[in-house]
Amino acid sequence: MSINLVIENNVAILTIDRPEALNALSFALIEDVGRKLAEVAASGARALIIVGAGTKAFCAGADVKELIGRTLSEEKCATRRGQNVFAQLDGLLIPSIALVNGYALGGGSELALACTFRLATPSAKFALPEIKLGLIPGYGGTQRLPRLIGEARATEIILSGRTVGAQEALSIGLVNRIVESPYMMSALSFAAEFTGYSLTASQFARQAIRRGLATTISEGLEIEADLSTLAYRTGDAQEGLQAFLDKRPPRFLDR
Ligand code: CO8
Repeated sequence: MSINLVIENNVAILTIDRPEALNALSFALIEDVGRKLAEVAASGARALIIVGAGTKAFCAGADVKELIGRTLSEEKCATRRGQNVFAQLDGLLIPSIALVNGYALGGGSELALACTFRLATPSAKFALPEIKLGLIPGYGGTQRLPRLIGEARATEIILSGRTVGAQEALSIGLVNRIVESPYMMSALSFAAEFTGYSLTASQFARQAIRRGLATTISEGLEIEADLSTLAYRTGDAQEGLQAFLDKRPPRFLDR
C-alpha cells in the first residue's frame, strides 16, 4: 500500500508514499485513501494531517498513465469515485490539514482543496494543469477552488493551468499559512491550536459556516441561531462557562 497512517498525540498523519511517481494518485491509491480515511474516522484522532512522502511533491495528481484508453463509462465512474473519496475527506468530523510540501498538481491540488486547511512549505507549487492535457479538473477543482478564492481567480488558474507558488497562494487565501521547517512540527503546532477544544462545538461551527455559505445570509443566520442555541445545551458549554467563572482551565469531553 502506498499510503501510511500513524496517530501521534491524537493527530492522524496520512502520508501519500509513492515518491517515485511524485505521489501521483493511481486508481488503486485513491481506494487506499478511502480506506485510510475510514480508519481515521474511527480512530478517535482529533485532527488529520495529509502530507506527501519525500521532499519534492505533495501529490502530482491523477496517475496520467491510467488516464488513456478508457471507455466513457470507466471515465465517469473513476471521476465519481475520486470525487466521493475527496467528499469523504471533506466530510470528516475532525478538521483536516493538507501539508503541501512541493508539487500539488491536478488531483493533488484537489486533494488539498478537500481538506479543511492548507499549509504550504516555501517550495509548495499549486496548479490545475488539466487544461494542458486537453482536460478539465475532475476531482472537485472546478467547485472547491472558486468557493475558496473566488470565481475570477479560480477561472484564471483553471484556464491557464499556471503554477501558483507559496507566497501567492497565501496572498489569495488558497493556503492558511506558509510553515517553517521542521514542517511536520509546524503542522502539528497548527493542529494543536484547535484540538484542545470541544469537538462538538467545532463541528457546530464548521456546520454553520458550511451550510451558511450554501444559502442566503438570512437563512445562514437562522442556521447559526439554531446551532448556537444547541451549543448552549451541551455539557462542554456548561463546563466552558463554569470554568471561566471558576477561573480554571476547562475540561472538554466532546459532549
Ligand atoms: N502521473 C504519473 N506519473 C507521474 C506524474 C503523474 N501525475 N507526475 C510525475 N510522474 C512521474 C514521472 O513520469 C516520472 O516517472 P519516471 O521517472 O518513471 O519517468 C517521475 O514521476 C518524476 O517526474 P519527472 O521526471 O517528470 O520530474 P520533473 O521534476 O522533471 O517534473 C513535474 C515534475 C513538473 C511535476 C512533472 O512530473 C509533471 O508535470 N507531472 C504531471 C503533472 C500533471 O499533469 N498532473 C495532473 C494530472 S491530471 C489530474 O490530476 C486530473 C485529476 C482528476 C482526474 C479524474 C480522472 C478519473
